[in-house]
Amino acid sequence: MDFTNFLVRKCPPTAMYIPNFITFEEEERILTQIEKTPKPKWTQLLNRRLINYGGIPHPNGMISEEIPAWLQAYVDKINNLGIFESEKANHVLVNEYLAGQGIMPHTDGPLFHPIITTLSCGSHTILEFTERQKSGVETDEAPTPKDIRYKLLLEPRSLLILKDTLYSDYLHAINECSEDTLCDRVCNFENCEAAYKMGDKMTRKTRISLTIRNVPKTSKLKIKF
Ligand SMILES: O=C(O)CCC(=O)C(=O)O
Repeated sequence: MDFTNFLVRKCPPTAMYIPNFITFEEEERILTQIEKTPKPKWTQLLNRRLINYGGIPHPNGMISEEIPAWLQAYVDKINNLGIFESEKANHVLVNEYLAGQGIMPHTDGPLFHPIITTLSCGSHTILEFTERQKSGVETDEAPTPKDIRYKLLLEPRSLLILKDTLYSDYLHAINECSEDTLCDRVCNFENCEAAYKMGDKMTRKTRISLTIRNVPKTSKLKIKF
């Protein structure tokens, strides 16, 4: 697949942004499936809740679990893009953010192959990038507005592919707010589905994100009798 049209040119390499990667109907189907997920499958955090599909990544190897067929269809769609090279995505992290919720600045760590893909459903959000401290120390503090170097507007139904320097040398975060004001630090206006103006205000709704990745180290469950 030729990604030239999807490359975000105004930020360090590499972000690729594909608007309308899925249809409205597919988005609805995903939201309906997620809504039906029994409560015990969710992990509730302070500022969001999440579900792991495919297993729980672990330094000793992820014990692989089958991804449900309705979700595997989207994993296959992403694998068919060929972006994981010889690898295949085998893990999906579902995050649910209510309006006003977000995620602190972080990198995804060594358990994952350093290419991530994120499908957004239900609402837009703004992903913010701050430079990583050279000391490697990550803070638990929300970035101050002046620390934020780049922003990406993630529209519902879009797919973001993140790798290389933007993935490894920057922390990514989602600010805890219920309304976003568009500014010139948003790098992907020209890749977006809709046309926006500087200063536009966008109200957040509940957003479900599917982060689809490859966990290189997996192990089979050994049962001793
Ligand atoms: O929801 C998103 O778009 C980002 C999720 C994320 O960064 C993570 O789960 O590590």
